[in-house]
Amino acid sequence: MLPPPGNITTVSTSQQSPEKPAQKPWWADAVVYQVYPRSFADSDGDGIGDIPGITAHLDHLSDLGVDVVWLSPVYRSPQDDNGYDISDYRDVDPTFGTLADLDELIAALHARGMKLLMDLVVNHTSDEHPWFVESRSSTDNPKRDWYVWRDARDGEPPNNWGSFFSGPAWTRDPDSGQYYLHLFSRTQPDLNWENPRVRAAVHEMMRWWLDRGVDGFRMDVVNMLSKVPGLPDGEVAPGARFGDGSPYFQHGPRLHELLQEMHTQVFAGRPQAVLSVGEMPGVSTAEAVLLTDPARAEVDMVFQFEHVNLDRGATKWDVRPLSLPALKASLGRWQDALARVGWNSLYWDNHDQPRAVSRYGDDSPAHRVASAKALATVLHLHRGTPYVYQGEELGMANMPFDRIDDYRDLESLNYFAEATEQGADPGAVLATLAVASRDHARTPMQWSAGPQAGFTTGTPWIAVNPDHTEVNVEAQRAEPTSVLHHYRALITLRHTEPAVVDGLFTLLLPEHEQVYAFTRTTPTTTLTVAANLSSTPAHVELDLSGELLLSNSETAPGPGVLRPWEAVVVRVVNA
Ligand code: ISL
Repeated sequence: MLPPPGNITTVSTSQQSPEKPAQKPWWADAVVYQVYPRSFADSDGDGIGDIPGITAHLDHLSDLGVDVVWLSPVYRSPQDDNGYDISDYRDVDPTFGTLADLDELIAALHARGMKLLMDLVVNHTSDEHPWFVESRSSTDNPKRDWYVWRDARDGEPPNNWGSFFSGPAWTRDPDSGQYYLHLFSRTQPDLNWENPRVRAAVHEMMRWWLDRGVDGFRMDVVNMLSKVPGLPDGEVAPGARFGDGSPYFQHGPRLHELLQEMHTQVFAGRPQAVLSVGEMPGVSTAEAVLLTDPARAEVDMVFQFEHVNLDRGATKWDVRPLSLPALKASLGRWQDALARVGWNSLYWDNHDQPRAVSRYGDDSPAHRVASAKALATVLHLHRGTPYVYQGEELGMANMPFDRIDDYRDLESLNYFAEATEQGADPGAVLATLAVASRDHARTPMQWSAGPQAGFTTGTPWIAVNPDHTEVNVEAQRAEPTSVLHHYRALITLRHTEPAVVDGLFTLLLPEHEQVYAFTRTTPTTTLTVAANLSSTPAHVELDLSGELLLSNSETAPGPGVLRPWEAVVVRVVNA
């Protein structure tokens, strides 16, 4: 076990273990930890993380105090999109181990009181999935209608949609001359959710996993299942090659119906309490209220993208500076919208996002630790369920990639190829990838200062960040003021202070350019959270008197000023 948190990052032990109202779902005060299996821990020296590697490192997760592990896909897959292209939903890819290894992981998690949230990718399959192999075999194959096939339009694709991973969203099958839809890569054909047989097959597979002991699903791009009939052309932005089909494939006309059906067929009446999380690019607050209203029985919470798009323009490659007032307004609006009905997911990082400490913090030696802690404090004190992405609890930073050959992600590689083919300067494209590539999140977990950060005894599939000699689990376990101990303290605080779970959120100082501040109030308690999210001192008029529950600084804040990246949580108990 870790030693108790040091006296710098502290959690007051008064008022612990309150009785929770019976009607609250089990996940209301939970913290989720995301494991990207390829990059977590390699047990067999092939350079790729695997399931036995995860099982061998569960002490790290239970010491951190997390309640749920979200496992990115380990299903059988050609690994074109690192497992988000599934060729067998009921088997484990040999890269990651066996079904028996997964059963062992589930049992080991349950033995430690943790739950397993499986990733579920059912908007599309791999093009090597037997369903698609059959579907493409002929126009009259019974599985033809399991995918979205259309005739060419004047010798061109059926509509003008672009795919998320560059190029058109359609690929022509030379045998039939028809095109199939793929919102992502050409190896990820979209399933046809209009077909009841597709739905029944997916539901049956989901029940099979729940029967096997998994505790729920994080459902990949699940708001894209229902497409507007006719698949109309999207609007073409100035300078763009393709139309934006998102109004026609996100939140389509049957989305709520499909999710309700899934709930009835899969989640309702289970012996175990299950969790369903919908990943939903482009979801609005109004949609999220409907989607997460328990009375409607759709999903328990959604991943929304508004806050991670604020420093991007029309595409994710159009990198812009972030305005702190805009970030606060966005997250604050989500807090308000889901205050009475529904529930928020809270995240800075995941396997698709660059590292938060590099993006929203300051990863220079002077500020990396404090800024990682400040960002964590702000996020974890919001109302909702916080998600910690592997390595975030160490303050892992973006990777100093400098050549295109360093990258592995098909999204980054496709973008580089497409942009340079169209005449962009390769140096400029590399500079964009250095900020926005998904590979920053995917470098190996840093366990120690040793060779390959203790991730593998072999050659890792993607390079280890050279900062692992400083930033690693072993060093941070031994250092009470580390980022790791701060995360642990935040998770303890959520488990022990009811106002963190239930308190009403009120944003303070919305226009302040440096300070993120808010209160969380219950009838008995007011928590005030204040963080300077900048590398210079911030002058601020805030009453921070009360019991200092948590701070990332050695001394209490001075009057009227927060030091660079200083973050505090103060509690006042109402008389
Ligand atoms: O990462 C993105 C763009 O950089 C997002 O648009 C991302 O593609 C979108 O959030 C959907 O992500 C999910 O589905 C993809 C997969 O590549 C991602 O890893 C997954 O999280 C296709 O299955």
